[in-house]
Amino acid sequence: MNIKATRLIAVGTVAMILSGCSDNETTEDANLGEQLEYTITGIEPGAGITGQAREMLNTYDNLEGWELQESSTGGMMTELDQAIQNEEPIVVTGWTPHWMFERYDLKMLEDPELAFGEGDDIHTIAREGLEEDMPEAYAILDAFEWSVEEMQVVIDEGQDIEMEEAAADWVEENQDQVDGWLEGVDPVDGQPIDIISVPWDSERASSNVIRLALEQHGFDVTVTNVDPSILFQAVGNGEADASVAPWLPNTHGAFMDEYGESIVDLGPNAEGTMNALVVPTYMEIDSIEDLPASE
Ligand code: PBE
Repeated sequence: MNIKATRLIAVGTVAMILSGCSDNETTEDANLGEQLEYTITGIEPGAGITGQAREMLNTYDNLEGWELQESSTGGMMTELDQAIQNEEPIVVTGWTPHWMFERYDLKMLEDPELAFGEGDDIHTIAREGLEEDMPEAYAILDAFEWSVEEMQVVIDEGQDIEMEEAAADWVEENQDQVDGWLEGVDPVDGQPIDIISVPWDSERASSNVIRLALEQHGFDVTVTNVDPSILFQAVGNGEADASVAPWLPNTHGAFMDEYGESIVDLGPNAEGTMNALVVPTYMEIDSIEDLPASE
């Protein structure tokens, strides 16, 4: 055996002793866990997906000792961007529709325990009594329907220009569809309506589109963005008239359970959203269960 080979073996042995691992795969796993600092990069504490991710940590045995770093959607996107530029591993709480999948090569991790459910629809909800008090508004809200692909168009354009403008462009290009929501409903003359929403791009898109449709029919629309729990509380106690923002049955299911008794669910306005743990495609893991356990 020559000296070089002996040195190589010695270095390998030291590395194995230092990491306390004897087989290669375990070493890689431990490295991945350490590189990630056993941390999932999350978003706002009040988001539905944050509640799901907290529960997920209790559901999966391999995630014992892992942490969810709660911050903001903007903060998470910055960390994701930096990790991708450095080709470092990162695990974030992500969802569709969102522009992250347009801009980066990402994959959703399999979720065999269904911590995030099997996808949601976005529902329209109204306060009790809206149908009697404001039948025209109720009829338009009930008719409002588009697709997550159409929503994605507004979200993407809203990255370059104001979301209000992006929504106005969409309405202009799709006036026939908007006319369908208004069809057979008498116009009103300045009737005020309070629409409540959440601050994510997907709902900034839909709330602006429904605002424009209602305005075309003579409504004086106010849109307020709040945390999901406040949204459900406000519609539940009648402070807000309606919302097109709830993701059900999973993302906001807990809030609906709490306040739903005095909320009217008008059904989906867009079908097929999905929450998940999301990683860059250069990471070799495919499932939440592939995240290495922390010792
Ligand atoms: N989201 C986007 C929100 C709803 C829309 C998935 C980040 C949430 O409450 O989790």
